[in-house]
Amino acid sequence: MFKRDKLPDDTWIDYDRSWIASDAATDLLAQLTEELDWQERPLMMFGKPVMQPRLITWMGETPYKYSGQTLPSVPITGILAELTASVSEACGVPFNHVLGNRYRNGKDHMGWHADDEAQLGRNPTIAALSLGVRRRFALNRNKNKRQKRHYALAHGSLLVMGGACQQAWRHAVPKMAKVEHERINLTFRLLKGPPGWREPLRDRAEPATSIVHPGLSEPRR
Ligand SMILES: O=C(O)CCC(=O)C(=O)O
Ligand SMILES: [Mn+2]
Repeated sequence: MFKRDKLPDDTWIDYDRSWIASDAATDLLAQLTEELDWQERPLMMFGKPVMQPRLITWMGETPYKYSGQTLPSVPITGILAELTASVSEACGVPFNHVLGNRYRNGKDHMGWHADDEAQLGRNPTIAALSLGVRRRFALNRNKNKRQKRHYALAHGSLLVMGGACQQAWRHAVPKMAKVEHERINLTFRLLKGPPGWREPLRDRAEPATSIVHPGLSEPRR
């Protein structure tokens, strides 16, 4: 069951701490580790290639460009096709891209960023399924960095970012020196067009929308 947290600046986070039951999540983690094509890939940082501090994999009909790299189109098949269908249904969004991040231990991490590429359109809904060891998912508000939120993302949990989250907040998965075990996170996105695509101007001016998920519980006050 999703619980909704409303954040300042028309942002919401839905979180279901046991979207997949623990035993099934453990089987899924083993299957994804084994079956997917995990790669160590460079990112462009200040014009130079730097290895990403985690492994990645992806599937999506449309190429996705972020942080100076373009992930080419790969058809969504097998277990990721099944998961994309279930997560799309849970969120009421027809996701067409899955990005997997594999944090081998607490040294692997993801720096502060927003998923604000033009290809995602304005106010995208982005869902993240977590498997494996708990890691901290941190958010801070652009207007005031002292305003923070964090979630200890549980094995089998589904977190959904929505509203103006990608415009008004940044998120990160910081290093946790003591963590020895792996975590896999799958993020589901709806790419509206290829790299270079931009939302028509009239749509860009719309306010943040609030999508009501099937099965959503009453918002927390
Ligand atoms: O691993 C996570 O929980 C976050 C992943 C993420 O932010 C991304 O893929 O853009
Ligand atoms: Mn992100």
